[in-house]
Amino acid sequence: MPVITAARTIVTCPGRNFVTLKIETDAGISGVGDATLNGRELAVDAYLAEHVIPCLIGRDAHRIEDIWQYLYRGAYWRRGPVTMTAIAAVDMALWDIKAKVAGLPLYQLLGGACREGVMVYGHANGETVDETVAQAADYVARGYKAVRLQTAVPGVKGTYGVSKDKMFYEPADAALPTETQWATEPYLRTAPQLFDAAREALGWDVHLLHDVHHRLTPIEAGRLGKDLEPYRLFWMEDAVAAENQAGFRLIRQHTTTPLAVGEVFNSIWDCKTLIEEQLIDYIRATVVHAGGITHLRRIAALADLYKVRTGCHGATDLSPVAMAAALHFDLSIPNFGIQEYMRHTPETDAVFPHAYSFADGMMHPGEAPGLGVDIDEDLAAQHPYSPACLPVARLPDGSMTDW
Ligand code: GCO
Ligand code: MG
Repeated sequence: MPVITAARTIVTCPGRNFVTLKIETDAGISGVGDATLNGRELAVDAYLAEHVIPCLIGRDAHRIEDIWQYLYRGAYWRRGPVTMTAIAAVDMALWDIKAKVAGLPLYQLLGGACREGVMVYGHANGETVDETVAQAADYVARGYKAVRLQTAVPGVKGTYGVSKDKMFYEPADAALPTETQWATEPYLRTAPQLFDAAREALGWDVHLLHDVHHRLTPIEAGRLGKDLEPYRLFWMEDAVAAENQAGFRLIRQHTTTPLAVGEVFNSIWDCKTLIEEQLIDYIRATVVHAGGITHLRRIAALADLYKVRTGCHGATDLSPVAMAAALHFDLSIPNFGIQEYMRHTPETDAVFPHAYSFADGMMHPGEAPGLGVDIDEDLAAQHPYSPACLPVARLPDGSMTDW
């Protein structure tokens, strides 16, 4: 058995902040796990360093489930993004070690490939409908089979999902939260115009997606879903803030537009009602924020019972380590739906050399043993941590709303 001899976190900012856990064993084999929680990186770093790493030393690295249970039950303070991201990092690193010991790419240990590749969606955004549609056409030309479209709402400063840098959207853009605006009524008018123009220009052979980013009330979301029905979206994401899972009942009563939610979920308990009552079509919980591969497989297994498919979060604040873990997971589960893929910058890719690849709208984790991703610590050290927060949003009258 490989015994855990050391573990440490590496905080680096090759264009944006990432926290990576590295676990070492007496077998000379090490594993990596992503511990990045956007805008709250140092909280997870401290949680790992102060409360988790000391408990790992001397343990059998192969006992992944037992260590998961130890960290989850042992904390007493269950769930929450900081705790579950820390547990996820340990879990990923242990799966990396186990697969390296076996000499196999991780997906083989998870049951082997269920499909040839993983369909991904890219992000198109623009200041105008035409600009967004042109961006989407560019993705289609690059081979993407699915594209998410976000366009600026006229008169609203800093609409979610729209950025100057088209290739590498990065909302965590300042040391203190940037103030953006939100206005629901003009948004509800603009979104259907966007998808009308997109279908007109792109046709019907490409999957179109849209992220509402928790901005609506359930009845507003029902209205938007209805208005978007003619354009046959692949999904409408995060239509409402999902603390109240029952809110989705109302949306479901009003629209057949498929619904996706879950990027901020960190436990199966956040998904339970939504899945069991078939209130959603895609669950977006992700390996790094929902307790690692061990816990995400449990969520996927529950979802499979109810014909809910996965659509893991894959924004750039998830490091290439999480991306690799997601791809192994996606390849190996029966009820995979789609994977989000925002390309990392070349600086990030250089710090995290990886075996995964993209071709014809599909990704594959590669055949390297383990996760197939590593961190170049010398290069990481050249990019020191730089504080960056996610924005906040205010309504036209100045009151706070959900970003
Ligand atoms: C998405 C997400 C991101 C988040 C970001 C927050 O669907 O990709 O909504 O854009 O805002 O990951 O950390
Ligand atoms: Mg989202």
